[in-house]
Amino acid sequence: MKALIVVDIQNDFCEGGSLEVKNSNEIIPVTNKLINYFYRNNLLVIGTKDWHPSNHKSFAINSGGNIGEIGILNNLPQIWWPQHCVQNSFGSEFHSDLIEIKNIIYKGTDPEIDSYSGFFDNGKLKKTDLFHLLKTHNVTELFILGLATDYCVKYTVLDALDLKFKVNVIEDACRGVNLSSDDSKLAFDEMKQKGAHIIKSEDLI
Ligand code: VGL
Ligand code: ZN
Repeated sequence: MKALIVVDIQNDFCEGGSLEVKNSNEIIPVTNKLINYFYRNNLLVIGTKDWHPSNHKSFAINSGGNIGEIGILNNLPQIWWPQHCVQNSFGSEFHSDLIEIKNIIYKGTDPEIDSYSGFFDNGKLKKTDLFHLLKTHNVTELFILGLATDYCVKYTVLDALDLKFKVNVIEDACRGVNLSSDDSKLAFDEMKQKGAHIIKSEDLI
């Protein structure tokens, strides 16, 4: 079984959001085409949501750091982010142009630790329901896209590889934060080097 994993296409990461990813809205039409393709072929579609309580300590305002600087959270290096994807806020909703996704995996709910991957928190202390959901559906191959290439897409892909899935990353359906201008390129290089297949949507649809 194949599954499409749509990572964090939420208002706060889209254009005009509090942690806006440049040109992020460009990926919505191609993402919708891919979702339709997976639905038409009776394949699994899963969306992840960054889902923070308002007191989440990755937020600069809750940790006394400056946005974009690096501190320490739960003994791990942590970038201080603007407040984003607060549970049940408008910013946490999927972009309204995105086709409906029924299977949703929530991450980043523990205020004490950040969670970039859809599978585990950044300390790998706790897992989400994603692995179980994939196993229940006998999924062996993943197609991953979304926001942001250099954070949640990358860490979801690396964990999926560790968990022995065949992983395809749909390059034209990803956009990155790029705190440094080549972060997305470095992320694609690392995902490829660790065994992910970097593909284009046109290879599939
Ligand atoms: C993300 C930064 C903070 C992401 C989530 O979805 O890539 N990035 N939280
Ligand atoms: Zn977050």
